[in-house]
Amino acid sequence: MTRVFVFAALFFATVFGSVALAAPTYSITLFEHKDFQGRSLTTSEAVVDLGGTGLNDAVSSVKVVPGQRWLLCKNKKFRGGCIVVDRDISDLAPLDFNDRISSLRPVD
Ligand SMILES: [Ca+2]
Repeated sequence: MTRVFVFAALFFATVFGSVALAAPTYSITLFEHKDFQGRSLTTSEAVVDLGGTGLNDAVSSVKVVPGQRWLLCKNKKFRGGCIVVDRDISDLAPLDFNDRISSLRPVD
């Protein structure tokens, strides 16, 4: 019984370990104000519409995991003009994206 359990544990560790290596965990944190202040929202997945999160057209800074790239768009469903960010942005105003983001997704 114990042997079966150990085998199963190794099997799942191998399978899911491989999946984890193949697909890095994306993560981005959105902030209501510049300099990473105010309300925040962290997501590891695409957000088709920020409506209902309290941060639609309100994001002013973002923190991105080093090495990852995220597409930020002015309209929902990744439309309306987008930028790709690959680092923390303490103030989106110079990029003309302050209080304008409505959708986002990771970029492979
Ligand atoms: Ca804001």
